[in-house]
Amino acid sequence: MSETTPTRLPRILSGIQPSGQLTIGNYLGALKQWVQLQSDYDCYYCIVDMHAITVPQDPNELREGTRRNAALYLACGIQLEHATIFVQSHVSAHAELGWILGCFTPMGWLNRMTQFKDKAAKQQAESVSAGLYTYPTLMAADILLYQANLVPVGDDQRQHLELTRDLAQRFNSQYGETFTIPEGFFPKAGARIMGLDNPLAKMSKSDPSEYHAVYMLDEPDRIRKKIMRAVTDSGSGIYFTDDPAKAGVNNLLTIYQAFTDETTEAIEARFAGKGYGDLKKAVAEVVVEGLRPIQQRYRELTADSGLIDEVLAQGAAKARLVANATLNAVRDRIGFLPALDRA
Ligand code: ATP
Ligand code: LTN
Repeated sequence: MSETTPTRLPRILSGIQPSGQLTIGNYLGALKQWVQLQSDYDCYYCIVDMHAITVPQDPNELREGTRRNAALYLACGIQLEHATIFVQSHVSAHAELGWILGCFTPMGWLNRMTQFKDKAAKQQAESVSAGLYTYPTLMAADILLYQANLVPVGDDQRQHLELTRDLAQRFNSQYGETFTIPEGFFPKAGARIMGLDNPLAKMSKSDPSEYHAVYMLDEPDRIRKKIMRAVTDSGSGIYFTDDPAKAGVNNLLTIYQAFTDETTEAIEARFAGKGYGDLKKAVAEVVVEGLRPIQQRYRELTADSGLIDEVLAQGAAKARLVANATLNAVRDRIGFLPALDRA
């Protein structure tokens, strides 16, 4: 490389579905890492609306959720000098590479995906969409189009990321180096926040129960109420543990840790001899205080009605340039005839 060639920062790509209100699981598992990593990478943060429609969505709620996700990305501290924020469906290369990769994915690989099994089990077997089944090949397209080096996600996405890596390796060995092989990045605390009403199941934004999740835009009193109602156990010890019988307490401690960044020892010392009521009050306060500046910034950003759409329009234009370069290389490698009328 000549001295005048600027070195490109390594890339990040990640995304969240606009499939409901974002939870503190989305914040701690994904968004918080996105903000922390952004200045060392060229970041692409996507709102994956095409993934959201793998299960039924109301059109108006989908539109609202898409803008809300974008505003929350910014409210958390994502900066446009480091990151491109865009909507997946605005960049048609995602759909096209998703199809192509689907043709390179053995069904045996998809059959092993636990997220598909979990989500399919919640619906009538005959009405489960083909899109839900091929979901991981679209996610692989999202990542590989941007030649991403790093993908910060929660623990539930490990399997999808492995499939992405396997697909990229398979394609590269068949057609020559085309895709960067991405690495996953998983937070130390908060990679798997559990439901408040059922600490054995992952907290999820599309769970309908009222006391399941704390949403990032919940009012302080609502947050307190939800956390005070969180399921614990009939014992009394407050310590981090893998014991499923104490999963509720472990989850509250994990939330506390992810919001405060305190060490395990410091947190256990703080709560030694205290009751579950004290623990819950303390957790509620760190969550309320942690979300307060984000909620404030969200209100400011959404007061200007055109701002988010403008950010998304600029983001799509930037994302398309990168995505189309990869897609063109892929088309060529697999033997698609160039369309001479295409710019
Ligand atoms: P849905 O319930 O609609 O499937 P979700 O709440 O699981 O959605 P996704 O859009 O699938 O959210 O996930 C976006 C990001 O948030 C991913 O990186 C995912 O790993 C992370 N994430 C989601 N839930 C949690 C959780 N409970 N703990 C940690 N990270 C999470
Ligand atoms: N499948 C992810 C969302 C997602 C994603 C991505 C995450 C879609 N495309 C690309 C990282 C990179 C989920 O969290 N359910």
